Amino acid sequence: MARLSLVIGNKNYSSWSMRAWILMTHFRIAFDEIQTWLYQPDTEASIKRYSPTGLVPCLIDGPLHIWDTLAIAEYLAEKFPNENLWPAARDARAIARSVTAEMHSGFGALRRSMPMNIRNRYPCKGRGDEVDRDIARLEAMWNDCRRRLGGGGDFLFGQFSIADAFYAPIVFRFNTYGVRPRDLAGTYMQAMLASPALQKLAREAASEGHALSVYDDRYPA
Ligand SMILES: N[C@@H](CCC(=O)N[C@@H](CS)C(=O)NCC(=O)O)C(=O)O
Repeated sequence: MARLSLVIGNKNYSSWSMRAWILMTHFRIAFDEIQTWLYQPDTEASIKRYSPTGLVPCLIDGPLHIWDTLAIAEYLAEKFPNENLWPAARDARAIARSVTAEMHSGFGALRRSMPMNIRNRYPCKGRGDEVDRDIARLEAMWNDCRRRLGGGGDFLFGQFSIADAFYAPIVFRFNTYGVRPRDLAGTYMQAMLASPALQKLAREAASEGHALSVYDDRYPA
């Protein structure tokens, strides 16, 4: 079997790359990393060597190149069917796909106003009506998943699944911008931050030797 490779951007800033990286790391799916710093003059050309969109992540499995995070997650779920990357129960799986798709196409206000920056802290920055609506929806969703379907473990559907990998960047954003969701959503956030894959990413983001001033200078003191 060919070894998988994952093309990613900066670990500190690239929220889409992170979803695939967290998923593979959590499930101990071996891969080589091909890393490109984002927003440099040669970024698009170097990513386009692998990914036709010029965006990361891109998963490489022998001759097959798969771009877009959702397609990568579905491919891995099919390639490793015994790992239960989606919840095993059909109803939980349907809701897991719903919340994953909601993340994939939504929360634009929060994503624009609170760009992911794992190693920095900007408490109370980025808030506004639209962002607060996104936060309220996330809190309600996490509480609902945990209450109805999370009984078998600490994550949205009990055991860690693709849905959790998709919400990992929101967890890091909440941590950076001082957002504290209430009730089960709050304990979910803490369980995510304590999980080995997120801890590993946070360590590697902290020691990554590259900074993007476009994000780091966004909220001067
Ligand atoms: N829908 C895509 C979005 C990918 C995306 O926007 N990736 C960003 C990094 S987080 C990127 O490659 N940006 C590079 C650029 O815009 O030049 C996915 O799910 O993979």
